[in-house]
Amino acid sequence: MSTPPARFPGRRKIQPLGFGAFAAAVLAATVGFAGPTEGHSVTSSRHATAFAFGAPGKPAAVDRTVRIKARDVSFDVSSVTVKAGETVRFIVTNEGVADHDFTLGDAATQAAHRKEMLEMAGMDMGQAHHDDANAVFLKSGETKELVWKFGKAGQIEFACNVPGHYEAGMKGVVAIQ
Ligand SMILES: [Cu+2]
Repeated sequence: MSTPPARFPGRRKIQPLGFGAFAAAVLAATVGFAGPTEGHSVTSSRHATAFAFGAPGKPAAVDRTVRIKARDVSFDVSSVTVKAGETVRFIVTNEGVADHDFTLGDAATQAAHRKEMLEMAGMDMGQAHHDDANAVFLKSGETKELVWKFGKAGQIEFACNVPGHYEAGMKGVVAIQ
């Protein structure tokens, strides 16, 4: 990736050119990365996007922002209270070293997601995992947003469904009032 300055003997702006080449290489890598994940758009299309506890919200309609930190192996908050019909932007940061995810769901939805994560456990998570409508997958250091419009009143969970994490207590309660 580093371009020998000798390749541009007549040019003085070696550094900008070098940076441009670097940016192009990063772009190429990003485009290349789209390949293996492409198949998952097919997989995710069969996933539900609307649930009794809500549906993806519109960023323009956000009522409130809630920040949550994922650590090894817990979240920094144990409960969040929201109103039925409220649109909340969750900003989740993975401050841990391990991969984590943040999934909103009732018990059945969380269990289904855990099963899916377990089936993918043998694959490279970074390439294999996609973000479902109600979940974001975070590698170490990543921050992602999930905008959710909550449905009817009830109690659901937010949880990390990376194998073993939910069982270790990486979960919390979302009370919809
Ligand atoms: Cu986790």
